[in-house]
Order: sequence, then structure tokens, then C-alpha cells
Amino acid sequence: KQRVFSGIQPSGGLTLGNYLGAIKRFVEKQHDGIETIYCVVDLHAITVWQDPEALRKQTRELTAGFIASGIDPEKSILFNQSQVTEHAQLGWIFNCVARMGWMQRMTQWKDKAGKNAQNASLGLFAYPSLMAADILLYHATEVPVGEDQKQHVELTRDIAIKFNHDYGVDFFPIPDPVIEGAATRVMSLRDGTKKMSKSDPSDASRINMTDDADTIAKKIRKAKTDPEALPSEIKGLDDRPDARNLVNIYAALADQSVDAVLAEVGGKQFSEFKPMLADLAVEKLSPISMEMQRLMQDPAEIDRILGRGAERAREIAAPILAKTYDIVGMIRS
Ligand code: AQP
Repeated sequence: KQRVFSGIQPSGGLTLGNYLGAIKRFVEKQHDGIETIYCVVDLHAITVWQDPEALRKQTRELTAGFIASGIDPEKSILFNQSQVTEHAQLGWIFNCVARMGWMQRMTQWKDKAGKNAQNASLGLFAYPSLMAADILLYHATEVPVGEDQKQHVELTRDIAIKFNHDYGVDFFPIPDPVIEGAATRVMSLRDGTKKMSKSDPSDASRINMTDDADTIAKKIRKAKTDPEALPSEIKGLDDRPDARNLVNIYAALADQSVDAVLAEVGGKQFSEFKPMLADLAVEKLSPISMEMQRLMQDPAEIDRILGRGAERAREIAAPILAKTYDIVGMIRS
């Protein structure tokens, strides 16, 4: 059976990058015959310090964002990672399988730890090993992610292969990253060469899923562009990262190909294109943000949904962890 797993960190508010690169595609995976498991990865979030109250709020807000975007907690399993302790348990086993050198090569580690790696948490270094546990704990076969997470899914494959090899078993399936659509890498509105990110200190660099219509329009109006008109063909976007980013966002929001968008808007100036993009963004995002606000008024209900999701997740995870312990040689009496 096809089983999809993916997660998002409650390390800040949801961005348009998370929505287009991840959540919107998670929703598209909810079909008959596919089991979809989506996780608010709070254990990952604390690899960088989080204020406890803010973490709780962000966890609920992200859950509301999933539901408001169309994740149905009946069809999909939706939960927060720390409520299913098997994630941390399998993560430990994988810490003993993965190699230091593998982690050191991860670009996200290098970006986030920067020059001050000695002061980064050990958790941040081991992040990909816990992520491998998240995926393999469900024997998931597909992992929809944005471009920036591809390397981590590849490392998950390496961990599964090494575990199977070291213990002479064929236990963990080798999952595939699924990176598709026009917005696998949404860039900062202030710098088209940098990823749009929840933790970017500049709020103008991103569109938050909770931004109101005026804020969205203002951020798009102020987005960095170049003075040229829009091209009518994709190759005209080469070396124009800011222009390319806005066209990609438009295409993803409109569910059109970049070619189709350029056929329509080629030759227009940004002064004309930006209001079109702002209108489209408001049209698509406002209903989601309004629904998020409505859901956030009942935090107890959100917690109940997460608790129920965790129960369902554990039904799959517990036997897989138990079998892993057996393979490794742990006594369970
Ligand atoms: N800019 C982006 N474009 C496309 N996809 C993106 N994703 C994140 N940013 C973009 C995808 O969203 C999912 C969840 O990401 P995450 O929360 O696990 O962490 P991240 O990739 O580190 O995202 P952020 O927003 O940049 O968070 P911070 O600032 O905390 O590091 C993933 O599938 C990711 O690819």
C-alpha cells in the first residue's frame, strides 16, 4: 500500500513557502488507496530554542493551517510528533546507525549552524536522523517535500539501507522524495536567491498564512523585481531570480504551468503583474487564514484532534518499533 509521510516544524508561523511547497501538495495526496500521515514535528522545532508558550501556540496554529488548507483529520492521520514517543525511540537507534560524516555534509546543518557550530545543539546536528525515524517508523514510501528537504530524504534512504545491511534484514523500505510543481522552492520576496523562511528576521521577506489582504498586497507591491517586462517564455527568466519567483508563485497559486502563465502575462510590466498576483494570492489565501482564525478559537478541539491522530499513528508505529528492537537485540520482557 502507498503510504505518504511528511512533517512541518512549528518553529514559527506558516509561510507561503510551506503552503505551496508542502501543505497544498499534502492535500492533493489525500486519495483513496493512499494512506497519508502528516506530522507537526515539535521535537524538530526545539533543535533551535523555542519559547514554550510560543511553541504551544505555533503547534496549534500549524495544525489549524493543515486543516484550513484541506487536510481532513479523518482521512489523514494528523498529530504532533512528541505525542508518539516511538519517534524519539527510533531516532536514537538511527543515531547509532548514521555516521557523523553524513550529518556534517548536510547543507541545512551548515546553513543553520553557520560558523558557530560548536554552539549549535546536538539535536540540530542529529536532526536528519530523527527525520529518518519519522518517515521509516511508518514504513512510508513517499515523502512530499520542498526542494530544500531533498538531501534529508536521501539521507533517510542511506540510513534505511545501512540498517538493513548491518542487521542482514529487508525491513525498512527505501522511501522516495516527491518534489513536484511550480513552487518547490519559493524564494524570499526581498532576495530571489534566498529561500522564503519562517525564521527569516525580515517579515517583508515572506507571506505568512495569517497575513491579512492589505498586508499581502503591500508585501507583493514591495517585492524586489528588476526593471524589465515579463518574458513570454521560460528561458527569459534565466538570471532573473526575483522575477522567476513571482511567476512561480503565480503559477502555483493558479494551478497553471509556468509556460501557461507566461503566455498570458508575457510583455506586461511588474506594475501591472504585481496587482494581479496580489489579487490571486488574496483570493486563494484569505479563506484559509479566516478558517485558521476560526479553528484557533477552540484550542481544546485542536488538541483533541492531535491526540486522536497520535493514537492512530501509534497503532502503526508501535509494532514497527517493537520489531526494530527485536532486530537490534533488545530484550523486551
Ligand atoms: N521556501 C520554500 N519553498 C518551498 N517549500 C518550502 N518548505 C519550506 N520552505 C519552503 C517546505 O515546507 C516543509 C516544512 O518545512 P520545515 O518546517 O520542516 O522546515 P524548513 O524547510 O526549514 O522551513 P522553514 O520555513 O525555512 O523553517 P525554518 O525557518 O524554521 O527553518 C518542507 O517540506 C519544506 O521543504
